[in-house]
Amino acid sequence: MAVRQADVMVSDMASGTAETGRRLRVFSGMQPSGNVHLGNYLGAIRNWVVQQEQYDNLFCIVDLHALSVPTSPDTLRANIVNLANGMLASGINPAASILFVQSDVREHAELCWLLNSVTQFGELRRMTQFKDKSGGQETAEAVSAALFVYPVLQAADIILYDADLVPVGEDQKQHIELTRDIADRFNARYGKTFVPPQPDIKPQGARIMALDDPTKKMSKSATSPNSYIALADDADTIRRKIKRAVTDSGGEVRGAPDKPALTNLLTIYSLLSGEEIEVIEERYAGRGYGAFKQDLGEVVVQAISPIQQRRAELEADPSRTRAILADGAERAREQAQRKMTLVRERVGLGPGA
Ligand code: ATP
Ligand code: LTN
Repeated sequence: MAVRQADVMVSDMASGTAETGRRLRVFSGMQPSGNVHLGNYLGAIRNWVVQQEQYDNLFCIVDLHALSVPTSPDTLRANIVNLANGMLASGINPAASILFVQSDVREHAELCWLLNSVTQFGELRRMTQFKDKSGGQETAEAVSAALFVYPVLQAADIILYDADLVPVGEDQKQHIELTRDIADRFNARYGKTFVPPQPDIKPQGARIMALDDPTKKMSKSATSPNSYIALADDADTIRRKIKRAVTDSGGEVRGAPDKPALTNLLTIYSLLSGEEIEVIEERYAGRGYGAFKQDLGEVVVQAISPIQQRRAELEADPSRTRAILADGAERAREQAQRKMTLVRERVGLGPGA
């Protein structure tokens, strides 16, 4: 594979500008596929919020992606509003970021189709998320074709807006690399059209693990609700889930490669309290898991309760969220339409220049 020249130097990320002097553009998405959990928050949303003043941002509720697995219309509609309220309650500021629903901007689906032509079957077959979600070969026969081309739609989402940076959790790295390959291939074939984006994956929190099994990532589609903490969980549920979280053998509160459960709990504690892991380890030295888990429960409750309060306010006035999404769609559509005029011309659709 050719050596890739990064389009955005990492040092530029701090200043928030590209070499050309324009502000860097951020795009990220989340599926309205269920309960937003602590992994989504620590791996993605919280980073979007912290960085949003520094960049030009688009945050997208990717409802077309959610249709890649069987979904009922009523559930999907409810999940879209819930996710919008969850993002706003977590601190996404519509004055600093465009928040919108993917299907409100038809250009995503159109670009996906055009990018299918420059994407190889073998590339998609190698995607680990597809392999994980399609199960073994037997079940893979029955999954939707949408699940297979899911990463192409994701690539369309990102490059439609010339995004430089894509802040995501670790599980999405392979999809962003494929996005770069697709953008590079389109550019090589049709002339420079797209910006190949960079993943923005933080060293901590990019892979929060399930509470009942620290070898698996915390996931919305998990069968047991005890495996995740939802941002909508009430305080007692949060305390109970943390209390029941599996721990490692031994009784020491210490993070280490052979202690995946404690490492995960310490990471959550550290990210939500702002304290270094070593400081936390020292505090609980010789005190055992009980005291640590009790305090961790409080740390999580403290972090989540203001989000819940804001969510309740948003839920009390549904017209406000609707207006924010309509405005976001309009602003996103304007950019997307401009880009698609160029793309159609490049591939030979339409009257030509
Ligand atoms: P599902 O488990 O149903 O696939 P999900 O929980 O992974 O869903 P997505 O909407 O696919 O949720 O992911 C939204 C964002 O949250 C992505 O940036 C993803 O990388 C991030 N993310 C998801 N799970 C975790 C996790 N356990 N730790 C850190 N980040 C995560
Ligand atoms: N595939 C992602 C969701 C997603 C996304 C995107 C993330 C769809 N489009 C564009 C970043 C940028 C997921 O499953 N987490």
